[in-house]
Amino acid sequence: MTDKKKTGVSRRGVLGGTAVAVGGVALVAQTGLPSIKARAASPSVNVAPGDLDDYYGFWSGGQSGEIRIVGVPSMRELMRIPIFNTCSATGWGITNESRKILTENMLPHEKEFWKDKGGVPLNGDAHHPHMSFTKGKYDGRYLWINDKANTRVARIRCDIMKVDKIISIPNASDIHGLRPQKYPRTGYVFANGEHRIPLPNDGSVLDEPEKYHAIFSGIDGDTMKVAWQVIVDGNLDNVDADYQGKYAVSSCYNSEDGVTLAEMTASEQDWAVIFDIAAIEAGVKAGDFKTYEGDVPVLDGRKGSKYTRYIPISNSPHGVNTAPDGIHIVINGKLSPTVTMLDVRKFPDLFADKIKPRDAVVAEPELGLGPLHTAFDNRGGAYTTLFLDSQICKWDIEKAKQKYAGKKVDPILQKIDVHYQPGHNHTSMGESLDADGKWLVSLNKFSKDRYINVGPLKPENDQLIDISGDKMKLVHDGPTFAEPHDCIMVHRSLVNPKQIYDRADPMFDDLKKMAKKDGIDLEEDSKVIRDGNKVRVYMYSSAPTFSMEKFSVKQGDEVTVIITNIDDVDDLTHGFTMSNHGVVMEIGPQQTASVTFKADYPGVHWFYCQWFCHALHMEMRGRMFVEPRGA
Ligand code: K7E
Ligand code: CUA
Repeated sequence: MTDKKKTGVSRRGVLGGTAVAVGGVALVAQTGLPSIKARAASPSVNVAPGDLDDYYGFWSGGQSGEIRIVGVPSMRELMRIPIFNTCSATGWGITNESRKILTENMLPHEKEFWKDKGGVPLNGDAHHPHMSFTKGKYDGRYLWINDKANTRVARIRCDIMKVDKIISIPNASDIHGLRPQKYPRTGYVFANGEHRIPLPNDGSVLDEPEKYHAIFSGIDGDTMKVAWQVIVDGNLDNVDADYQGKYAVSSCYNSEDGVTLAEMTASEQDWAVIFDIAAIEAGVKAGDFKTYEGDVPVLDGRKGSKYTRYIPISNSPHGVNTAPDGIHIVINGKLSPTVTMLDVRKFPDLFADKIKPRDAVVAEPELGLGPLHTAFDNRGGAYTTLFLDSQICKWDIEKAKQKYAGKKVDPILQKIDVHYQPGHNHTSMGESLDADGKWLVSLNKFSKDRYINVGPLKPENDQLIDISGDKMKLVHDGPTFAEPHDCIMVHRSLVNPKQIYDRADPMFDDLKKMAKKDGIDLEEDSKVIRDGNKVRVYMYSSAPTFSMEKFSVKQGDEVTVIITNIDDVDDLTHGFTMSNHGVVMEIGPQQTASVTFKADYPGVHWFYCQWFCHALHMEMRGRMFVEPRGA
């Protein structure tokens, strides 16, 4: 039987719903509208109303700059974590606390550049969300994600699902590939600077591409400081780490050192670059580095260096994916129809020059057109996205090795159509030792005709595929806004967010210090403190009121409003919006938040709570009086 017959999924005319299809068809028949093709319900994906999902999906938001939390298998979007964007609902990018996180680790040249442009870039391009590991398994502490647009890396605390650190990466242009070290723990977060730039990039070198470099960074995931950087040949694309804690592997294109598309793809061969972590650490210790911006040790890892090895791979490899067997690393061919599989056990000999670079290759199956990324189950199966073929190809790791060794076997087990043009795919728990082989998500770049037309800009289409049996079964379409490049699916038992904020959380230390100086008890006092033309307004909120109904400031004052939500009930978030001032913040249960603005409009201004909190939520408001200058 074909997949089509088994699941009732046809290539066209299928709605995104799952177990609702039968009812849906009946409804459509009654209204007389053109009928939707009936489809069989797939019990495996029926997460009924009120039922909980098995997995937290962490989806990158691409050029929307955020992370989305998606329940799997229902594919329901549960939450958004603003990171490199501004958020009108939570005040991310507007509140003092978020602005501190966004600005505190900017590099000197960025601070200078952004000082008259709002202080910080408020766009981002987030590609690769990954969780912290302990001994090859997710440990639920942190997520990290790159910002390709502004060369940054952010960390998200999984206990509150908020960003706590953002750092700018010096000496690099555009962070693309990002992966945490898997063993013994994270440890390092590896980050690829994709575009090649002169070093230093101070204007002394311009149109001399032969003097440009791409740079690989090892970030300390605990301190969020860049520990070291390594200069490479070519452009770094994606990266993954091994399960031994010894190596990181990056795909590397543009061995030609070109700057135009034609130049960059001219050569038939590019590379996978292997980084020897212990050798790099020893090099740092021995002082074998230079420093440029940010006082970070920069080592020379170009061809011939003891810190790296360059394995020739067919033209422009893209995704790098380590299999949960802890041994194999797959480099996805992109412009070549092949994927190239390396065996990490060969890397010590490679660095000892006992074998040639290509001897680390143990398989190179030809899968189809445009292989971009590979995911894994727990049964030796690999799943590769074929961008140009609009398919996922399931193949067998062992058979691929046998074929490479000369046996007459076909490693390809199945191909399934996806809609359309997949980039990343990901299996449940598939990038950890706990790979469970249950679900595969295909993140498709185009939805075309899969949904009702919403205008020239269409959603992307994330498809859920059941991989628990021998055959892949497509079971769900999920439209998404720009642009989930990548996702991970983490079993819910490993993620334990808090219900309400902890008043003892260090995230409140700055606010507590400020309040103490002003003689304020954050949970009990409502007071206006004047300090020259700086005014601090302290209040608390308890549904459905702010503890202050009105306060007065003078035109030209710099006003900081500090609010503590003393409600300690789960899901009781308040907000603070100061109308006509571009001011908004989220104040979760037991959270203190603050925002600063200039009171430049004389008159009466209403502030109100923008998070629905109570039957009298609409009434949760107050007035700010701004006395005109000179009054
Ligand atoms: Cu393939 Cu940025 Cu991970 Cu997009 S990258 S698809
Ligand atoms: Cu408080 Cu709405």
